[in-house]
Amino acid sequence: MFLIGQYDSPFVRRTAIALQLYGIPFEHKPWSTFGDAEQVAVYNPLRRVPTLVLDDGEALIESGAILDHLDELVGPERAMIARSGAERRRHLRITALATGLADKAVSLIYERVLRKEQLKLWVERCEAQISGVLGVLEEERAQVTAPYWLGDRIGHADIAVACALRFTGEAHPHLFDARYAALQAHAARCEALPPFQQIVQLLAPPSG
Ligand SMILES: N[C@@H](CCC(=O)N[C@@H](CS)C(=O)NCC(=O)O)C(=O)O
Repeated sequence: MFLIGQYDSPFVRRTAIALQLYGIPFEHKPWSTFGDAEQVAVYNPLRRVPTLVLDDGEALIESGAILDHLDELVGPERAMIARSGAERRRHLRITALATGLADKAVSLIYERVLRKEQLKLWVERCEAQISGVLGVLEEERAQVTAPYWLGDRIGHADIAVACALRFTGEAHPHLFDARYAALQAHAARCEALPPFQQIVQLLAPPSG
C-alpha cells in the first residue's frame, strides 16, 4: 500500500504516525497537492491528501476514514480508540476539535499565500476559531492527569492534537505559543516518541 501526501500536512502526518504505531508497512509518495495535483487526481478526484492506496488499488480518502480502516485491520484490542460508548464519543470529539483546528490553520495559510489580498473577515473568523479551540483543548488537557488524553495508551486524539499543534505553531506562531502550557506539554510528550520524530517535515506552503 502507499500513502500519498507530504508530512507537513497534519492530516497526512497523523495517518502515517498511526500506520507506524500499528506496525503496518507502507510506501510513502510525498506528492504535493498543488505541484503534483494531476498525479494525486488519479487516485483522489478531490486532489487532497492523505490518500491511502491499498494493494488491490482501492484508494481511501479522508484521514478519519483511513484510520477507521486501519483500526479494523489491527482489531479492537490494538485499535487506538475505544470501540463504542462514552469513551469513544469523547475521543471522537477531541479528534474533531483537533482536525477542525488543523482545517482552519490550513485555510489561513491558503488565504495568506494564495490570495493577493487577504479577506479580513475570513482571517478574523479562522483566527477566532483557532483560538477558541485552543482555549477549550487547553482547559480540558490541563484537567487530565493520565499521560495521554484518554488514559495510559496513546490514541488517535493524542496524535491528531499533536499534529495540529505542530502545524499551527509553525504556520501561525502568534496563535499557538506559551499561553497554552498543557497543550505544549502534550505536544512535547508526543513529539518525543520515535514515530513523531521520524515522520516530520518542516512546513512548505504552496506559493501563490
Ligand atoms: N478532512 C481532510 C482534510 C485533508 C486536507 O485538508 N488536506 C490538505 C493538505 S493539509 C489538502 O489536501 N489540501 C488541498 C486542497 O484541499 O485543495 C482529511 O482529514 O483528510
